[in-house]
Amino acid sequence: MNKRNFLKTSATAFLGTALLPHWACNSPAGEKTEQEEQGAAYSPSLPELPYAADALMPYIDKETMLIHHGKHHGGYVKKFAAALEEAQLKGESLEALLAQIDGEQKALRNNGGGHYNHQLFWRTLKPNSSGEQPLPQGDLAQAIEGSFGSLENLLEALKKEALSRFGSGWAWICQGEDKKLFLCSTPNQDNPLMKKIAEKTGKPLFGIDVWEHAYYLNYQNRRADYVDAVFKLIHWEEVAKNLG
Ligand code: MN3
Repeated sequence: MNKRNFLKTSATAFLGTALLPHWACNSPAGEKTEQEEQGAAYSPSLPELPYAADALMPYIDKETMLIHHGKHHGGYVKKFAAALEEAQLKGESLEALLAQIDGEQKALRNNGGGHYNHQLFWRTLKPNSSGEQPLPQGDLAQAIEGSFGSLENLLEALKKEALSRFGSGWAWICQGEDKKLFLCSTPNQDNPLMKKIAEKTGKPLFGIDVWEHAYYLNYQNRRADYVDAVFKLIHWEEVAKNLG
């Protein structure tokens, strides 16, 4: 590395560390942290967005992404870490922790769910500047056809789930223990991994955030338009990685 690059890299590394709170230093979404690799207790951290904050435009605007990721998701991570500490709760993974939480453990439920749901959401969206996104392939395409008949049917039903969720929550594509796909929605920051809480449980493959904070700046009360926009951004290759 030449001197100029060295200085640039060092400055970026320094600024990156100096400007972020300690819980924001992290690995990209979906990757195991060093701690998890070593079998130690899971510790929450805010994953970086896998693309620039303005990369999902024109479907999702930059300001919404900055606030949604930095403030909302960042807040869930910080409060989840504090709630785990207070409850002295340990688990080897985020999924394992969510399965243990019950309905009365409100801080763990809301912030643990908030963290899981958002890291999945960022990871399963992909910039779409051309207006065309690669369609599901292979096992995922087969699973969609087997469970819903077609991708169009799946999206139409998912949109219904998203629009019929009253107030804040999420609409999900999940895989059940029988390996079949199903749809559901959950209130607030609940999700289908919460075995003691959710009505339908399974492995989330993709979830759409229907809290107003996810779309209000761009779409105001037009949730349906926002849902259509998110459908243009689904990263099906990444969704397929969630299949069990
Ligand atoms: Mn949100």
